[in-house]
Amino acid sequence: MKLYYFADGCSLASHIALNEADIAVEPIKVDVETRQTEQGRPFAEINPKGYVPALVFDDDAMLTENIAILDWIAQQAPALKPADEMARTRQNEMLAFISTELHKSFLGLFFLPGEDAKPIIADSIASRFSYLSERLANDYLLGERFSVADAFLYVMLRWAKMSDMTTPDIFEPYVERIEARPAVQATLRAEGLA
Ligand SMILES: N[C@@H](CCC(=O)N[C@@H](CS)C(=O)NCC(=O)O)C(=O)O
Repeated sequence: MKLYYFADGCSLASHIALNEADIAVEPIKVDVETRQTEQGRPFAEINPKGYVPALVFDDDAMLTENIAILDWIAQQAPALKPADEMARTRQNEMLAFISTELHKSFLGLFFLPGEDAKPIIADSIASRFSYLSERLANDYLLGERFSVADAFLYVMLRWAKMSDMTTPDIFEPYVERIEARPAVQATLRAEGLA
């Protein structure tokens, strides 16, 4: 199985989840500027959507979209698998929130031309983090167990830090907890981010 990723991109969530699930994967870095793999292959030839993450199975079937990949990974590993159908639906609710309300907003903040809209986007991101901070009653977002939603939120918190954005204090021990996890440390090393 191969995972195509950008270092520190949203694909980091899928990469962490694969390592947490102990699924053997060959990570293949895609260069953000050239859009080529390390082997010099144009990434658009692999994923016509042109973006990461893309998970390619041994039979060459490809799965894209972080939410779908994270949901698939969570189904594979007892440690990540939601306890029942409703827990899986709640996890998908959280993944959709992170994807559409945080991830997409950050892309606007990073890549929209012009500065006019950026304070509005930043305010919206801050209010989404504030909502999530109130949901964080336990060690992890969906309870006492690490879930694929934590992998995704962790990447968004990295992006917040990268953007010099202040996030609620509760996220400081949360990030420390996540970064103490061996699978997270191994993934950061694999992407050259440790
Ligand atoms: N809808 C996709 C979006 C993924 C996405 O935005 N990936 C970014 C990196 S964080 C990317 O590869 N952007 C390159 C591009 O859109 O050309 C998902 O949720 O997985």
